[in-house]
Amino acid sequence: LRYIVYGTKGSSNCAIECALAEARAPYDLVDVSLDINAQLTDEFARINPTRKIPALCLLSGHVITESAAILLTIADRHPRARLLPRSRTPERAQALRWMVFMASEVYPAVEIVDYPERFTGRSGHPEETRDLARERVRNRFLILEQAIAGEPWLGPAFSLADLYVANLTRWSVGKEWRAEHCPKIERLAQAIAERPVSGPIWRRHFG
Ligand SMILES: N[C@@H](CCC(=O)N[C@@H](CS)C(=O)NCC(=O)O)C(=O)O
Repeated sequence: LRYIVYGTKGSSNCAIECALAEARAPYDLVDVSLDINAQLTDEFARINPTRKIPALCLLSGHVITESAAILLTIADRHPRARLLPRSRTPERAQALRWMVFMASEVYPAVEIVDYPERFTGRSGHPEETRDLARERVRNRFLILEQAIAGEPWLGPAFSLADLYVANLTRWSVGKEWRAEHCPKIERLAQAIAERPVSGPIWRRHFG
């Protein structure tokens, strides 16, 4: 039995693939190309009614969606992989905090950067809306940058939160801006690119 990951190159299924690989859990990848809006088809809406990637089909055949929930479910099902800090520790709380921060404070603004016309309507100014959303994402990355306490990880040891924050910081703000303002985020992403198991997956998406 194998998991099925729905996603595409450069999307948040990268973190999901890395988590599965770190847990030594085999998976198949179904490409849902955003370039041709494959996520918007009625066929894909049966997998995720929001018509967004990623999605994960569990070994039971149940499909779950929402990138952060998918990652937490993988950690839950593969406890020996230690993808999260131990339960009831302050480190666990911080890892959950930053995962939810990315899912709720960052990901929705990324949609505005990518598809501003969805939010402006015909009378609005999509370019201005995009710029404002990009500023919001940059502000949130600066908050994250301040929070990175480990060297190079978010906390004292590698966890799912590192995979997730590194993945979501690849978008919206521009490489040059990131290099100038977010050295700790960039070191963290580089450390994932160098991990023996996650590294090749990361480089396939973002190399
Ligand atoms: N809340 C969702 C957001 C997923 C999301 O926005 N995915 C993007 C790709 S990174 C997408 O499918 N965009 C295509 C679209 O919105 O049409 C999650 O966390 O999984």
